[in-house]
Amino acid sequence: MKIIDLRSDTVTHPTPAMREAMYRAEVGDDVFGEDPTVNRLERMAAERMGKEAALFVVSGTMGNLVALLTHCGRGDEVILGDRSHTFLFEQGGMAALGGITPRPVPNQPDGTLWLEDIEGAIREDNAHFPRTRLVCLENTHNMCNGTPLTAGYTAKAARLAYDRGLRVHLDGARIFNAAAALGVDVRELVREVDSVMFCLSKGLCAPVGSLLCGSADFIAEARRARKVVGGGMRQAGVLAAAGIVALEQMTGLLVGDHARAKRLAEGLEGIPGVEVAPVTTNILYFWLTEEVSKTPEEVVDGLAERGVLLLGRELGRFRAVTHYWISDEDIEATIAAMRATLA
Ligand code: TLP
Repeated sequence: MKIIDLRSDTVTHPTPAMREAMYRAEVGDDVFGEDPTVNRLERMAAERMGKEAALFVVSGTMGNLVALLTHCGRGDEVILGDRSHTFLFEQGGMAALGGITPRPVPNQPDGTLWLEDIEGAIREDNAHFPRTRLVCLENTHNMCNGTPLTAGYTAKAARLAYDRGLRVHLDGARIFNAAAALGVDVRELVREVDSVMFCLSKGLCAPVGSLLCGSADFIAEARRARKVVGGGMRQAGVLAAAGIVALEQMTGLLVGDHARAKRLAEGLEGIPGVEVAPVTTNILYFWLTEEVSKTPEEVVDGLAERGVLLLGRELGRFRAVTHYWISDEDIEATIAAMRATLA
């Protein structure tokens, strides 16, 4: 039975072109700065983001942690969304490893933070308080229906932060999905932030890796932080080679993933008992109405028996994520599997 894996875009395997590039990659010791393929990927990433420099890291989680360790010192505070990946799903690494306090404010359904909420969370200079140092945004917003943040919103939030002497980091794990959905160059979405992390190993299909981008001084410091968390890699060019293919060949294909997510939403909406959240990128959330007698677990299991994998999430929400290895036929098969499971 063919497995249609919609659990995440992290399940993507490298493309044949990536495997070929990995096989042929020139390598060196990257801790000595001598891996030509890593150096090339870092230059390409900085250029694509319109930043001075970039750093290749193992994962999105490491990229966000390294960014926070670089922007903040022990005792500093970070304003971020209460539905953000960094707050919910990174083990509180900023506090556990960096002595940094998270200050969550509500994420709105479109993934934004209200400017008044950011403003209200900024601490005064007072010996009782930690020092607010950083604002973190997420684009696209994973838990808020994969919604993209616009350049206009990002600029407003960033200017508010800068006016108050703060810095801004963007978790842009899926920033190329945001650019594809909004029809803008990715640079416009990251122009106003000090640092941005984006992932190669989600919709872009590379097997491993993310990039942290920012000013040359920031990245020089971030390189130290990456080393202390054990992220100094050696002949990492074999991984970077796949990342170069990801940047050269994969970003233009994301619009297709978004169209397939929309088609899946349409198909699921047509099934009695299924309600679907608005879809703008490759992440689709849906839930079941009371007329459905099956539990979420029974639905996930019923779909798995029919070869369709997706995640049942908190509050009875399900998540399906489209990606390069999901075809138009897979979408139709998923809709049919859902009909059969709920019948
Ligand atoms: N997200 C994963 C899971 O961890 C939930 C997924 O399947 O969506 N920022 C954002 C917005 C993310 O969605 C993720 C991964 C990360 C950071 C972390 O990236 P990795 O998994 O490379 O550490």
